[in-house]
Amino acid sequence: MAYELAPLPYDYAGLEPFIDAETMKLHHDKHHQTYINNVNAALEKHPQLAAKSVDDLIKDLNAIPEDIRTVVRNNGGGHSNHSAFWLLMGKPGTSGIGGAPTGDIAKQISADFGDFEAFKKTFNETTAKQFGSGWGWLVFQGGKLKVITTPNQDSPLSQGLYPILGNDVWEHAYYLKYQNKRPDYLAAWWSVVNWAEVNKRFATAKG
Ligand code: MN3
Repeated sequence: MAYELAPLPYDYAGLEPFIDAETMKLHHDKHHQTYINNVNAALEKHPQLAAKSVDDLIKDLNAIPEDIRTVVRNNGGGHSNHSAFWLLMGKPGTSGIGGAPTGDIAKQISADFGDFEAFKKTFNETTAKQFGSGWGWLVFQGGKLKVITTPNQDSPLSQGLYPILGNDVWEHAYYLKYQNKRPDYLAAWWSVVNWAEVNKRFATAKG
């Protein structure tokens, strides 16, 4: 079955004032939809793959036929990354959104980074340096949290890592409001992080 775009779990304006409604509308309705359209078109050539979830598809890119591998990597990756990204954010000022982390992830952040401020600094500085388009991620590897970046729409899943938290630093994610000031976007973004969803993904990452 072809992949479909799920509606956002909040209004386009739901992340204001940190992420503006116009950016959310374009990002979700146009950019994410385009990734879905492209991966669906590629899978029409290999319908035996269509039953897989998009995450399963990009976990083993070597198993993807060569004629569609790059399209799946970029657009299947784009679909997977954005599907997680929308759920990792929520309406600022509501319970569990923004502010300090909660639950198991809070304890693990303290253990591995010292405190939340030090973790944010590491995440923001690492992600700010990603050259060109890409993502900043929090993953769990060898019993420790680690901040990594990937270029383009590459997913940590393709490296055998499960993304716990991720921020999109393609310019389409922030340019209308923040222009070239990626660090300002990164700093503001913590106000919309959904810690319940981060904890859910952390539990999955621990297996
Ligand atoms: Mn994006």
